[in-house]
Amino acid sequence: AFVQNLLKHPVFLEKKYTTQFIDTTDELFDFRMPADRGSKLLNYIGEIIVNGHPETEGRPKPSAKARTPRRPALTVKSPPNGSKQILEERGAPGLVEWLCDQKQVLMTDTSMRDAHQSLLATRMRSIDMVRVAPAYAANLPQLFSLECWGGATFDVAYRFLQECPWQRLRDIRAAVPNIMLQMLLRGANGVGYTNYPDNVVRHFVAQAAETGVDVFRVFDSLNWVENMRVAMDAVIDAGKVCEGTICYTGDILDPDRAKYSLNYYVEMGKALRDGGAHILGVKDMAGLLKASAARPLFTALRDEVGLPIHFHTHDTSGASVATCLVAAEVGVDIIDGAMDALSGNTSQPTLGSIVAALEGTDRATGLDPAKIREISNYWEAAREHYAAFESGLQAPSSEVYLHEMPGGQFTNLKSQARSLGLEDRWHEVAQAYADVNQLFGDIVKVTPSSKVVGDTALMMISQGLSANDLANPEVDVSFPDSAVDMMRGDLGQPPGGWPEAIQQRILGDESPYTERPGSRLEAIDLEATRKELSEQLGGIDIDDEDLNGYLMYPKVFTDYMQRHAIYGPVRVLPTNVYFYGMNDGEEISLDIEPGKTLEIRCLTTSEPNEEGVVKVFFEINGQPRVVRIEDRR
Ligand code: BTN
Ligand code: 3PY
Ligand code: ZN
Repeated sequence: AFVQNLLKHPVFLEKKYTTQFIDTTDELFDFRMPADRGSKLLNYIGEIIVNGHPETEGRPKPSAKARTPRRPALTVKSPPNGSKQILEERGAPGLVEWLCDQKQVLMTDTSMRDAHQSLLATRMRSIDMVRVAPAYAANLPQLFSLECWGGATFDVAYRFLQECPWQRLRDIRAAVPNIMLQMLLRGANGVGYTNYPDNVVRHFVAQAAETGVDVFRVFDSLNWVENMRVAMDAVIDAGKVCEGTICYTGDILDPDRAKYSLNYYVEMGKALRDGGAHILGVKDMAGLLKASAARPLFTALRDEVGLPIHFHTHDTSGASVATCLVAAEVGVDIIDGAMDALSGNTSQPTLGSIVAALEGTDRATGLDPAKIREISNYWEAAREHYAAFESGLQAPSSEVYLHEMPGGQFTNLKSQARSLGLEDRWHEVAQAYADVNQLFGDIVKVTPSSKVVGDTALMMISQGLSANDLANPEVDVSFPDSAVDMMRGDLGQPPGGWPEAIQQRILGDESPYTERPGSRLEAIDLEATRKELSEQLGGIDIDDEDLNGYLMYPKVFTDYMQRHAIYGPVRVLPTNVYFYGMNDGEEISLDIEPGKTLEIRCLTTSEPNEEGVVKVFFEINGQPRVVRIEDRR
């Protein structure tokens, strides 16, 4: 780019230059598209130094004392065999046999997916995960799985972190050869917010299996088993573990919530078993399952469904460890926890505390508490750099039994409320959320149905509408698009169907349908799409991972690719640099690929010139470099 700029410069063309021409002609350094990865990264760092990162603007800053996370020492040279080897040697049915023979409670660690989705708005960067991954493999090989992929992480990686979610999975896989990797899959909604054509769902599952996912927790946001089959079959066809999942809502002990009764869950469990699930997932996404209800629920599921059970909950109420202990007592096979420093509140219950509570019982986990503490200490320091994404939630709260918001939505909805200026009216939002749920007929609230309820609740509060107004045909209400889509049938059918009055009111002249949405969506021509995408991006090769990213999120993916062309592989930057740039005199060392390191030193930043352009001076591997950044602040 520099040579291009020089050769095209009028002064150069007219041969009127002196030896100082290069030093004094700033525009020669005006590279719209820097060539190599190092220059692109300098461009990125310069951009952040001058203009800041849009995602952290106006948010609390990490303390000046925020620490660099220390990687725990590895207790063994090469990771011992674990669940992954059992799956590879014996297949999914063999893994289930093995599972049923285990006396101890097996644990899944959710730190790399749900924990930061629920505490830090999903903003954890791959580098912070990949650096600690070898410690899991070496020091905690007894873990059943690491939940490290899927859910909201897919979209957020491209959209807000400027990194490729597939690369994250590949890197964690390489670092953890012995523990199964687990993902959260929203059934026909893939890792998106709407139903996709069947062949897109199949293609996505096959690719996730290929790149490194072993256990797929498949759910449907309305608990409609019919809508889970395509995804479940694809997992089974890939030879991976299909965790067919019930989303728990309501309260089986509350006679007023008879819709979600013990019998309802048992019947759903049987349908999942008959659909080929290897494991029965119980996903208590809001943390509503009380200890008192856990005993009858798990006992019935165990006796009447007969599959091994994997329990997932959130600690929003502060009471979830109690529920986990009852689950352990009544024979639940696998329980999810988050490493201590990323646990509690809207996240998973505290893994180290569950392990401690089971110690000395016949269901002790076999995990080493000292190794858990070391990994937790790593996360504690890593978390300090994400201060901008903390929710401000100070304490657990029984209010969750009122609003029933999923832990993974809570922080996101709160930040949506903040951006609408409604943060100090949060408790009204919570009440509205509960009211909208009743208006929609008391539904399962989990992505994407939870987003519809959240969108509608925010609309209610921001427009000053009451629940009665929403139901009253005399009041003019313009419902969010997501509510119209859901009432039309685009997310599938809830148990008992949609309440007709509100459905008609929201749909107006449109008519709803009750078939499986995927059965109405035409298959996508994958090769034609690959070709179009390649052309759109200037002829580059599009591999299957990229194609799947595009199929889930077309615009998010192409925006990511365009930024990637300008800023390069920003995933290699340490998190403080990624969000806040560098200080004068600061030096960093980047592992840009195996065996290739970049040493970057930030020297100084100029004042803006008359055109508002700032020069940022760096050294990269000892070579001086200047980047010129338009000051937009
Ligand atoms: C721009 O907004 O185009 C330039 C500002 C810097 C953008 C960086 S790229 C990674 C990160 N993700 C974003 O959406 N913005 C920042
Ligand atoms: C997701 O789908 O992202 C969830 O975490 C649902 O609980
Ligand atoms: Zn969850």
